[in-house]
Order: sequence, then C-alpha cells, then structure tokens
Amino acid sequence: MTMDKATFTRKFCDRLLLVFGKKVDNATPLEVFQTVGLLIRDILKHKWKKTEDMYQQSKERQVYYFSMEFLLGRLLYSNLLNTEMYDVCKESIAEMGFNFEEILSQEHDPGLGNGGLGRLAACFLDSLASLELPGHGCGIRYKYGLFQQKMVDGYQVELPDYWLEEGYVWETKRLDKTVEVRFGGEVKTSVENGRLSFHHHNYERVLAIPYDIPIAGYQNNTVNTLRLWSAESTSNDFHFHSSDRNDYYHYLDYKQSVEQISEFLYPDDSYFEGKLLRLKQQYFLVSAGLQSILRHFKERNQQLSLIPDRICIQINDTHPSLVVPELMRLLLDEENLSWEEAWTITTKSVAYTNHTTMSEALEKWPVHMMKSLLPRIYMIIEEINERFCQQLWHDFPQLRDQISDMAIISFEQVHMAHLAIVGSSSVNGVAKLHTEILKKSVMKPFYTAFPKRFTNKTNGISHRRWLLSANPNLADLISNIIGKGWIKEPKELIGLLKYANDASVQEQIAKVKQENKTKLANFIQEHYHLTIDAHSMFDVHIKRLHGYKRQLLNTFHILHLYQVIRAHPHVDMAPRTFIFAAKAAPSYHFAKKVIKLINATANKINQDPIARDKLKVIFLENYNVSLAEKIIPAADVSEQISTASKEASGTGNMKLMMNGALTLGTLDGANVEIKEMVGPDNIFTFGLTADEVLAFQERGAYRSRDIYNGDQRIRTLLDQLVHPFLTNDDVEFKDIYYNLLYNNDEYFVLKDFDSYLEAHELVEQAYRNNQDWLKKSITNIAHSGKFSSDRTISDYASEIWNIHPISIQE
Ligand code: 26V
Repeated sequence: MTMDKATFTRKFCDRLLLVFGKKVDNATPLEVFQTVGLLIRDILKHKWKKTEDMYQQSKERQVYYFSMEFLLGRLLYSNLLNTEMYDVCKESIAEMGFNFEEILSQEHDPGLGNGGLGRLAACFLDSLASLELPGHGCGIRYKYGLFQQKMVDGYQVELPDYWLEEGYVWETKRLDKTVEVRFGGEVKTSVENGRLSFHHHNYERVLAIPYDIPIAGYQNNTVNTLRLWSAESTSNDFHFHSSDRNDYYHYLDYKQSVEQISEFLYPDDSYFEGKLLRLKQQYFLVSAGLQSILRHFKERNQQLSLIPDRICIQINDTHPSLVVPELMRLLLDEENLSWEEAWTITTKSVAYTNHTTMSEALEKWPVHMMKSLLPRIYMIIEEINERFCQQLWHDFPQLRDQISDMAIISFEQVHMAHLAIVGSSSVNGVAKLHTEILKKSVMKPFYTAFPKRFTNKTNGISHRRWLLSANPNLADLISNIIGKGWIKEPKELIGLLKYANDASVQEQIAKVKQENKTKLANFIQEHYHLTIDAHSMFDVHIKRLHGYKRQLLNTFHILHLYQVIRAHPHVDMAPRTFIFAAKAAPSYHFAKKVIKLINATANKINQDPIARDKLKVIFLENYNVSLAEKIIPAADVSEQISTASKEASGTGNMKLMMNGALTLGTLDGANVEIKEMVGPDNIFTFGLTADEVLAFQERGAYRSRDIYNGDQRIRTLLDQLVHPFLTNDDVEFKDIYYNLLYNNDEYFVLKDFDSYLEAHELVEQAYRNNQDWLKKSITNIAHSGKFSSDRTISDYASEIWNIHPISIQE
C-alpha cells in the first residue's frame, strides 16, 4: 500500500489536527515527527496483522530471540525506507516547510542496550524480517536506557536516560496479553495420584505487561514483533478496607519493589556482579516470554510434544538462560509432563550463543540468592545438575575428574553458562577464532562430551541500516555502479571489486567520503567549537570503553606522535584527526581514567600551535547508535586493536569496513575473517596473536617492566603520566601508570606498542598514496557483503533454527 504525496500531506494535516489540535504553521518539530510516526505505524499495522495471522495458521517453526538488550536505534528512517514512503514523506515534509533531518532527529534513540550484544540483536531482527523469516524478539521495556554521557572537565558524568518522556510512537501496549510472574515464597511438595507435585506459596505476584514494536522487513510484507515486557504491580492481594492501616504502606512498598524490575538497564557489559535486581530482571523476562509463547502455542496445538517442531528459543548470552529451568517448570508443574518428556522438549527447543570468554563477565549466581528468589527454579536446577553429573560419570569416563569443573552448581554458585550448554541443543560462538577458543579452552570438556552441539556463526550487521540508511550517498553511488541488487543480496557488493582500480569510480568514492567527512567536521565545529581539517585522515576508535579494547594503546600512539612533532616541528606527517567515542561503565574506575586521559591529551594537543596542522584529537560524548551513524560514513581508519583473544567478534569493525574505512587491527575476533576476505594488502594487522597472548597468560611469562626499561619511547610516555604534563597535577593518571607497571599490564599494551607504531607507519604511507588507498577502500566495501547480518541469519536459520521464509501476501 503506497500513497501519493497529496494523500500523505492531507492525512498528515488531519492527524496533526486530531492529535495535537495544530495546523501546519504552528506545529513543533516533535509534533511533526510524532504525526509522521503515527501515519507510518498505520501502514505497518495492516501488514503486521497479516503477518500474525499467517504465522498463526502456519505449521512452520518460529524463532524467539531472547535478549536482555535490543539496541534498536531510531526507527523512522528505516520504517520509511521499508514501507517505500521515504520519498513521498521527505518531499511532503519539505513542502510544508520543515527540515526533514531535524524531524528525524526528534526521535529519541532508545538506548536499551550496552553495546555489541544489544546492537547485534537489533540487526538480527532487521534481517529476520527482511528475509521473510518468522522470528521475534523478546526483551525488557526498561524505563531508563543506558545512561546519557556528559563530559564535565574531561570526566564522564552519567545522567539518566528517560527515553519515554514524550511517549514512544512505535509501541502498542497489549494489556490482553498480560501474564503473571512469581518471586520468592516457599515450595511444598505432596504426592498426588502417585506423582510428586509442587505447590508454590506466599510468593510475590508481578504483572508482566507486553509492549509490542513492529519490525518491518525491507520492502516486503513481513512485519515481525519485538515484545518488550514491563513490570507492574497488582492491588489484588491487598485489602485496603481492612482495619490494618499498614496495609496501604505494605502495598506502596510492594508496588515500588515490583516497578523496580523494569526500571533500568544495567550499565555494564563486561563485569559480572551478583545483583539481586538483575536476577529478578532475568527471570522476569524469561518467565513472561515463555508463558506468552506457550499460551500462543496452545491456541493452535494440543500436543506439547510438538513444541520443538514449532518453536525455537535462542538465548543471547547466558542472561536469559533461566529459560531452561523455567520451561521445565511450566511443562512439569503446569502441564504435568514427566521429567523425561519435559527435558526432551526443552533441550530440543533451546539454543545458546556465547558472546564473551572473559571470565570476569561469566554469570555465576550465589545459590542462596537463587534459592530464596526462585525456590522452585532452584529445585529444578539442582535436579538438572544431579542428572547431568550422573550422565558424565556413566557416559564419559574420560571426564570423571572434571565433573566438578563442569557441574552447574559448585562452590555454592550456579554457573549459568554450564546450565545453558547442558540445556540446549546448540552452542555457538560469534566468530571463527572465538568459537575455536571456546572449543579448545573455555568450554573444552563440554566440547569433548558434546562436539556436535558446538558451531560457529560469525556475526554480521544490517547493511540496510549501516550503509543504505547511514550513508545514502555511498549507497546511491554503489547502486549506480553495480545496480540495486546488493540491497536485497549484499553478496552482490562483490561486483564493485572490478572497479577497485577504476579512476573514475575511485574519484566518486573519494568525493562521497569527503562530503561525509566535511559533514562530520561541521557537526564537530557546531557542537564542540573545534575546527578540524576535513581533509586530514579520520582515524576512528568507537566502542565501549574497556581495558581490553585498548583505547589506551591508541592514546599512547597519539602522545608519541606529539612527542615526535615537539622534537621535530617540521617533520613530514600526514595530518590526522583522531576521533574517539565510548561510554565507560559507571563503576569502572580505570576506564573512566582513560576517558580523562584522552580528553587531557586532546586538550593539550589541540591547543598547541606546534601540532596545529598535523594532529587533532576529539572525544565525542554520548556514543550511541545515532552518533555511530554520523561517524562511521566519515571514517578513513578503523581502530580494532583489542588484545588478541579478548574481543569475541566485534561488529563495529564490519560497519566501518562496509563504509570504506581500512582496518588497523589485531588478529582478534572477526578481524581475522575480514583479513581472510580482503587479503593482507587491504588491512593493517599487528601485535600478538591470540595463541601468543594465551601462552603468555598460561606461563606468566610477560613482564611489562622489562619493556618499560628497554624502550625509551615508552618510558617517556609513562613518566609523563606521573608528571604535571597533561594536567597540572602528577596524580591524575597514577592509576594508569600503576596498572601498567605494577599490575603487569593485563592487556599487553606495552608489549604491542612497537608493532602498533609500525602498523601506523604503514597506514600513513598507504594514505599518502591516494589511488592505492581508494583501491583498498573499494576492495573493503566489495567484500563486506559477507558481514551482512542477512548472511548470519541465513546461517542460523538453516543450521540452528531450521526455519523457512513465509511469504506474506498483500
Ligand atoms: C554482560 C553483562 C555482565 C553484567 C551486567 C550486565 C551485562 C550486560 C551485557 C553483557 C554482555 C557482554 C558480552 C558482549 O557484549 N559481548 C560482545 O558481543 C558482541 C556481539 O556478539 C561481540 O561483537 C563483541 O565482540 C562482544 O564483546
């Protein structure tokens, strides 16, 4: 159903009047945005209903992607493209006298995720719908998303992100789909008809209310659903008319404790802390999601044994791994199946993706916490553990001495990764190297026992969001050169390869890149009052701030260049602009110090006339999807410099490559596969390999102090940290100094420094050869099709989920 411009404009004016009581001449940009959103939502609604009906009738399997995070980004632009309303809307808006970009920017970017894991979930939803696959998201509607980051005197300050302030135009509250989730209480057992049964008493009742968001496919009729759950209280258990005056206060206490559950997103993506509220969130998501899926299933099917034929539950990291005992509970206690029947259904239906090997991020819940918050769930986990350990003992004699390492419960902790592996039929890593590390080290005994369960699914990104929408001029240029086929078949980007040496194509690519760089430079000028040279090389390091991502290594390189310029003011150097953006977890002291260091470095260098024509450094605040969309199209160099073995995959690396940036990276995560695709001439790699890092760690053979002692450049840099050089005091950065020298530099920053500098020199040389650089850039774009999430999702669909497209007829 497309619409012409006159109809759109008429509908727009009617709606504006109806909803806001306004005429076009006095509507605010926000009102215009919301009115357009409502009109597009109307268009989606019809397709949404059709899709639901078709799925309901179909016997095909459907996948439910359970994730604590969905980092969607703004939806208006992509919904306009998907519904083919972009041109009509843009022209109509302009004719009515509004600035289209300003209208788009009114949409609050929902920050319901920390970083890669949440954004991956959003790219997957996009690809599922665009490939006409029956797949839905299941998550939490946090009232507050990831904090907003402000810089005050170079320090990160966190502000709450109340993203729902103006309402969210894309969501629909579905009160009729409310379910109840139970916490705490006691479980009593009794024997009924010769069968042990379990009764849960004195629990706290929490209502889970779903809010559905339509996920539209690209120019097709599929509209899938992202269902986000919100926790609400019920007054049913309180008797306000009773003589006990405290009842009212008890009610208020209860209400507050319930509403806390979906209040905020935990702002950490790398360090596990056993916080009760987080466990509550996880069970809330899992229980609400599963109950709703089962209810829906039972509307069409009588036979529960058909569940695995119709339903697949993918869990995004271990955060939703309570699906295993919760599905067991529903099948055992509510549906009266036997343990064996329930276990077969559960394990056949659940699949688990691992996103990190870092031990400090692995979830281990204290037994006492699990037992008191989720008494029945804990009993089921105990039983799963018991049976699993028995199975190991009987079926895998070679693993007998490792049973305590593999147990789900050990040392008074519940190991969620073990629960997830044992309770599912598929375990996957997110890049080849990552999966190999899982198999060879982190999950080795599990791999020995269940080798077929393990597979790799290298991550991908939505090329529609990260190229078509974020970089429309490059997208148009590509379509002019190779046709539009790549939008539906991203592999067709490879057609660009034969133009890598074509001078005219190179020139056009360069022109688009330059326009994007100028646009970003203008943004920086406007918001930061910093003038950067739009013709300098844009070197971009954007991702969460973490020790292993090594923003510190990048900063050391910049400080080293500055050192060189100070020593040789006329040194011949390609002018460079270093761009950072990153949020640090609020309690991650070291990461926050690195932010301060970057800002102090920027301050020093940007103000020094000696470096004026050669170096600029800028830290852009509040990194989120919308900011990434501004930076990525303008990047020349993509910094992917994690300590090898630590970055499971990375997805920013793919976004930047797809936009023509060249990767400067370690052989870590998906960088390895990027190198395989583009070849060694079109990427700059350096540093220790994953095997070397793991060997150093195992043998304890690295001594950072030796490097400090042996390398004058490093001594100068580190000593500057503890002298009044970047700031007026000498203690500001002492923690970084101590971390490197006294804590032995956990992430091998000093070890890789020399090799990193060499790689940078090669980057500079290559950049100076403009034609060669453009050839490399085009080669990167051409090979980026492999990293589209369409490819990833097709792999999941055929190798894990066994789902097939369902074409929705108009
Ligand atoms: C962990 C935690 C731990 C405690 C509290 C909250 C919280 C929230 C999220 C996480 C997830 C950490 C794992 C993660 O984000 N991994 C990233 O996943 C990306 C997608 O697969 C991948 O590209 C990145 O390399 C990987 O670091």
